[in-house]
Amino acid sequence: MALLTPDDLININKQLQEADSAVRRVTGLDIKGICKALYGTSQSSEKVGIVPVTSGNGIIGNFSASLHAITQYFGFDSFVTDSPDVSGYYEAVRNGAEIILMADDHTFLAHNLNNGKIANNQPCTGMIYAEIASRHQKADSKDVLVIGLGKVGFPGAAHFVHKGFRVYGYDADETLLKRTVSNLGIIPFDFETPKKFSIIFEATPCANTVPEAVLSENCVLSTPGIPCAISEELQKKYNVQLVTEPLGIGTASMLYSVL
Ligand code: NAI
Ligand code: 0TF
Repeated sequence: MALLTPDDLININKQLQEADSAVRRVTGLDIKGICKALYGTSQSSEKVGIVPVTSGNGIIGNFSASLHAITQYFGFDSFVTDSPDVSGYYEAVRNGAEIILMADDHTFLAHNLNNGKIANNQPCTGMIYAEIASRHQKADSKDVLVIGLGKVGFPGAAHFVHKGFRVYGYDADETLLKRTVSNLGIIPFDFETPKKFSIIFEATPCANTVPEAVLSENCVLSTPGIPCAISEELQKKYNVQLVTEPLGIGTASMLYSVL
């Protein structure tokens, strides 16, 4: 898994507010509204315990503090434990946490202790970014392009398929692409055959993965991928409606999925 850096999370509140505005422009709903529509759940001030985890590459500066800011932004009552790891988990439960948020280098989970529901960040992120893109109010067709079919991209592509979109998919890993084409019944995208899209979803750890040839004017690019999939120059040239943010949208999706 590509790990976040403290720099990715600078000014998380501002990043989240900007992303919320972009989501509203594209869909007419805010991130909360998208979550409610996606999962059919509502929050009622559940208490969230955020537990720092030191294993593997260890604590990421700004990670727990950002989760604190994000949970508060979405109206949850949240706290970060003083201790990390198992001691932190014990502290969170003893202090009344109903939902635990914690991440090591491989898994970022939300666990609702009241109802037993558990969520993983990668599928929840894929689903919500796909849901946002699928609600593009100015889409000119049901064709979508998905670039990157890994742990975030695959569930995103599956969500589009489930919603009845015609999904064109691409991944740099040919074996994975073939397997996904066969598993989901999507169309392998050939960059040599020009086609423009009004809905694009990207989930790779690489920059500039979305070439000019696929962009249509005012298209939506919904991308959790870090770094950003498109240059500022192309974004301006095609007035691309960019939905991207490093942690908050995916975390909101996790939390609403376990309510
Ligand atoms: P992954 O490693 O499971 O999947 C990435 C996929 O992208 C792989 O299948 C790989 O073959 C493909 N790929 C790499 N370079 C490519 C290229 N140039 N063109 C097409 N495909 C390419 O990673 P995962 O977990 O799916 O994460 C994807 C990205 O999303 C990462 O940057 C990760 O940091 C980010 N992420 C962001 C979140 C957020 O909240 N914004 C949440 C979770 C992940
Ligand atoms: O960096 C990541 C994921 C996060 C997905 C959301 N964008 N790419 N995971 C590692 C998190 C490690 C956190 C650390 N153990 C801590 O500070 O608790």
